[in-house]
Amino acid sequence: MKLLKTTFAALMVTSAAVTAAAACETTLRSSDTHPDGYPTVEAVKYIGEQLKEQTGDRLCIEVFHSAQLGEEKDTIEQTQFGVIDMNRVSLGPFNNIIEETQIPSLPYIFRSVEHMHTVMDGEIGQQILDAFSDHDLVGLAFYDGGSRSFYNSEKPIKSMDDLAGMKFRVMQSDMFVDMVSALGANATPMPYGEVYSSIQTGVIDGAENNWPSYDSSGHFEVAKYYTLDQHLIVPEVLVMAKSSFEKLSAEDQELIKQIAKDSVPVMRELWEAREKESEARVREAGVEIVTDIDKTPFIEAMAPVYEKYVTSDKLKAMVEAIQATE
Ligand code: BDP
Repeated sequence: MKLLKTTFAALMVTSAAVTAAAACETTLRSSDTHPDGYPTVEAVKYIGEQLKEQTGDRLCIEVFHSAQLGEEKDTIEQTQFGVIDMNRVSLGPFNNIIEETQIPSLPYIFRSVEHMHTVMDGEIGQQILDAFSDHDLVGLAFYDGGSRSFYNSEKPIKSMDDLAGMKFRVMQSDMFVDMVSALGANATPMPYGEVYSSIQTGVIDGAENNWPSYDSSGHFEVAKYYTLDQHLIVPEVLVMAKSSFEKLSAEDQELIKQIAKDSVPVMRELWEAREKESEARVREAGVEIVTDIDKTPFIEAMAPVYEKYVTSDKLKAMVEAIQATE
């Protein structure tokens, strides 16, 4: 029923897209949970503008921001079915479907954002993009998602012990549930759009995210304690429905792949600026931020998560390659 409902919603906005981009022969519909102006939304708009220009108005993209097409888990299914043409999502909600996406989603796998860039721009990144093709999708590009840290409505978290027994929302990935359990807290997977009210009503104590999301979601208004433990540097991904991709000519397929790659540095620049803006806005609002946290116990606590999820030789080789990357 839920799928039917969201499919209907997607069809309703199809007609809006057709009207909005009437000048275009084909308009691809792209989903994003974030509001207009957010770096991921702007990066996909950039791809759309370039496509429109370079195809002489044959091919355009309409970005449906603010979760207009639904929450990530549902829109991923719809993209696999070809109901939605393109989708910009975190790798988190792919973890239960595509095992390769678990690797860059592992807690503390990356030493820094630069380390993540080097890995995702290289062979491992390509291996993960290729893995989407067995799941009715085409992986186009990885975007930045900064580093994610815990925030809550109760108290400043100054050490791992402070997390004991607290309840945090995580993205819909089993691995993230285990990550939070390994830290001594409880995890509730739920869609992004339900987090604000769940914190407000005390269903959960908090969640975890990066500066721009903490800011744009308004979560900082209801969860005023933010601890920069930076447990995840999980990249985001832009995917396309395989069925939509295969409708394009070989030239257009190449073009869209190329422009998607070109949008990565554009996105990274927008991201850097947005991170600073969001941090300033949230600090201004009086949030209590804990920066001097010892990450060593957090990192050590992740051993069982690696043991449970990094099982096959293929996944082990990926982890080793990432760790060996300078
Ligand atoms: C944000 C990601 C978005 C996720 C969201 C979440 O950009 O794709 O939906 O976190 O926590 O940082 O669900």
